[in-house]
Amino acid sequence: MSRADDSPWWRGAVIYQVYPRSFADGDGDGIGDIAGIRSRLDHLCTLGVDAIWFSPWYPSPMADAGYDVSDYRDIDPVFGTLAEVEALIAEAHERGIRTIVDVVPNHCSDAHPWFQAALAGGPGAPERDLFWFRPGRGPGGDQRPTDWIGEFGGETWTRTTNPDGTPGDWYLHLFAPQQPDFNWDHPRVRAEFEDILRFWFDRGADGIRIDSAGLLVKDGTLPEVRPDQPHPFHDLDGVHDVYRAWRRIADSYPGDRALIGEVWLPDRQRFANYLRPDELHAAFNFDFLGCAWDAAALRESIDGTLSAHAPVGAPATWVLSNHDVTRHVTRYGREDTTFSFAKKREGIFSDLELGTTRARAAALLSLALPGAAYVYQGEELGLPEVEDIPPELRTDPMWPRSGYVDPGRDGCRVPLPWSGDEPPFGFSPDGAASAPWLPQPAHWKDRTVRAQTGDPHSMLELYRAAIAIRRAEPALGDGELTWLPAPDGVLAFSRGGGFHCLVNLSGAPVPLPAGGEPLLASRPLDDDLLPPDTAVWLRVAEPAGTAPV
Ligand code: TEU
Repeated sequence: MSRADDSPWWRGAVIYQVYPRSFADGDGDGIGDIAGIRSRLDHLCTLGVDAIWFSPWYPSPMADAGYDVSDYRDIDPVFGTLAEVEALIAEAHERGIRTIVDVVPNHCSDAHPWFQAALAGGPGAPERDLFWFRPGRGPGGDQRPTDWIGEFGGETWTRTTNPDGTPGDWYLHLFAPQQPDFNWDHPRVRAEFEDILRFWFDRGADGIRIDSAGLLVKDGTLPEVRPDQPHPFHDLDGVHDVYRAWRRIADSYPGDRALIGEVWLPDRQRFANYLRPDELHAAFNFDFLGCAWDAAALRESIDGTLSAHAPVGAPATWVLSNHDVTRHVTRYGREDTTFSFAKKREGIFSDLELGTTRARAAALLSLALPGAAYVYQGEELGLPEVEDIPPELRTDPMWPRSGYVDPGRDGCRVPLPWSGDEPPFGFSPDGAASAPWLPQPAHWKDRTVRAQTGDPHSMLELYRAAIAIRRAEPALGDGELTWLPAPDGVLAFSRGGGFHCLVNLSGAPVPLPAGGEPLLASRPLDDDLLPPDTAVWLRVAEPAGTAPV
């Protein structure tokens, strides 16, 4: 939440990600739904979040858990109805919580009517221009048009069969074959998504999370990927015209509607280009998410983030987990605490007690940094990655697409535990007809919302206390940061108003600065010592005459 009166909400909000399939199941089919979310809004109120980002809930064959959309203006029956979503948006607003819907513009489902028409229409059908249909290379067109490797790994072209049964053109899919890429050079594609934005803004959505935001525009000459040449589909300049048009639409609505980009881009300057004042309001800071649990690395990531955002005037965002990445309780308990899609995802030892301790400290760090903070569902419960999902229950296309090397993302998508001593842990109503769509570990009986509520040492009560202080503290959210002198391995900064945050990553206890009054610590302080892997928020008397930040 922003502190200055005129600072819009998206500059400093705490935003909670709901992955609808795994949040709460209202009808007992073992799959989360809108009714389940509506029944749990009080949890989000009590947590104190400012906004909720909903992962896709649209009609979909669910080849990629709903990121393969067949109708952008409706709700898949497994989740509920459009009327229920409109009621959910209204009920969230009644509680002072804004809503962000997830739009997937890079591709749709192969069940989408446009793609079906392109297939049925055969070569020359006008709908084929809405996608990337190309003849194959070589004799008979039997070779893919390019050798591009997909985002999940694997090939990026699938050959079609012509209506007369002969081998046809190929179509592009940067993800799974069930996710044909739109041709963003086509004016009809641009017009369609501008209308989709209006559809959701008209229904009260306060924001749009833009999936795969850096991939929309491709080099139509289809060059191969070369290290010394511009990438043919990552971060092409043409994408910015799209977001300038979208920003004009967002700005035409009252209530500070926000555009939030999923931009996986290591080049910070190129990343900041998406955040210019006439483009997106914010983007996920994956640089920070993937950073090692190391003081120097985190300091560099924070400084790099803030210096890249300053010239464009956009707020930074701080995110530790989401529905695509290994949960950070598990990451931070490993020898290698970094995250990247290229790294082995499972079967690496993790000291979960250490990971949990560090995750508690990371929560106070990310909630104290300047900008907006994201909380992925289950993060507030200290959930670890589930690494023993039976192969036959795994659903993520990333697994087969990677040649069964990457086990996929199901491990961070296991249905939440709410109450009780055994699965479904209140995820589904009593007497539910079906078990949760992914198995919940038995030890989650100690991690349910109910088990943690009222326990002053629980992750849940830490998040509740931290977000409550953050809401009340004028210096937190949007604003400035000033680094303070600190011993090696310790991050120490002021946010103004006498608010200091210290994080000890040194591996040994360090003395707390004199004169600070602890507001909140990620674990008990040892008299005047800050234990290793611990963060503390302090109130420090401001020297006389210090102007508030
Ligand atoms: O993820 C996008 C994504 O994973 C790619 O952008 C890739 O990670 C990146 O380019 C790394 O190089 C989004 C959704 O979050 C994910 O759940 C979907 O599976 C994917 O898009 C396809 O819609």
